[in-house]
Amino acid sequence: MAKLTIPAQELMYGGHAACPGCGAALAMRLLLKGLGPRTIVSLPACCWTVIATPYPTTALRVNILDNPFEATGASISGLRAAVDVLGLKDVHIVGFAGDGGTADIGLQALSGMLERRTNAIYVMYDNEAYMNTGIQRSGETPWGAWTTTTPVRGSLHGKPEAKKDMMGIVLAHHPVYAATVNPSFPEDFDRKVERARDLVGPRFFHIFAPCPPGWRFDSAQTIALGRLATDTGVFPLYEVVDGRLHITRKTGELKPVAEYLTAQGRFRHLTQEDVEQIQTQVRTDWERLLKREREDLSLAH
Ligand SMILES: Cc1ncc(C[n+]2csc(CCOP(=O)(O)OP(=O)(O)O)c2C)c(N)n1
Ligand code: SF4
Ligand SMILES: [Mg+2]
Repeated sequence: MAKLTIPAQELMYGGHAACPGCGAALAMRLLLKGLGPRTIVSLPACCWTVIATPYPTTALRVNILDNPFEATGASISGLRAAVDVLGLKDVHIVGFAGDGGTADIGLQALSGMLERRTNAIYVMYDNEAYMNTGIQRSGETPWGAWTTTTPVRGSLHGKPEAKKDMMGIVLAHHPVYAATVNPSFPEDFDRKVERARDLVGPRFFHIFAPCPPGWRFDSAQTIALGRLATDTGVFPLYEVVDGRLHITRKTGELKPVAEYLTAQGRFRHLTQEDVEQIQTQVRTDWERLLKREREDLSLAH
């Protein structure tokens, strides 16, 4: 049965610099609740460096290292080596990077960290664009979405490419643990963080992080939108432990993807045909996930 409480400890100060309704801010808060105070967070250039460290303030009650945009994977490998040399025990090393810093410019450093089997947690908070610099498209921006570099004008119709499958890329490196989490489901989020916390080796989280100004929705709707993302199948919740996949939220029939898309201005230009195309893709991906879960379960027996 799902755990119904999350830890009371707060390792994030109020009054930080995030926009109202920022999913990425909620993600950090929940992550640190599960990991506790003996955590070092390495941040590349992204919204979170602005949220956390406008000089001379800090938003976190844990140590922070600011690293170059492309270097999060390398920086947490270095941090782990340093902590081990110093003989420090029970320290959690976390790289907390955006989708641009992970799926695009930081991909090689992440791959190296996973290949070296670095004992650390890498987090990609996914707001599906380069938000800190003005809503430019990233490899994680979904097909058809408006951004400032994928405009809607004349024959231009939002992003022409598909979203990059980061979980697939990470799983090809065989991490000890990888999971998708969504701040709209805090008990599921916390359970996965606590599970990952107690493992040794490379671990990865893909966090759904709604961004009201970038996605063009009312900041009071962040939690509701996040629930829709999972319950339509756009952002399924699952974890992979030692290569075995387990879906952690199933609600029977998926809700129509149109409910999720019409709630956001970045998809306002999509035609009925576009929505049907996205619906077909979401259903296909969901069926594939169910099949993988069935196959992994049969291997376990
Ligand atoms: C090498 C380098 N190139 C570009 C930049 C400028 N830059 C800073 S943050 C950022 C966007 C980060 O996007 P993402 O990783 O998705 O995080 P988000 O801002 O969305 O939280 C860019 C392009 C930089 N700091 N360093
Ligand atoms: S721009 Fe988006 S991701 Fe960045 S702080 Fe604001 S809500 Fe959060
Ligand atoms: Mg981003």
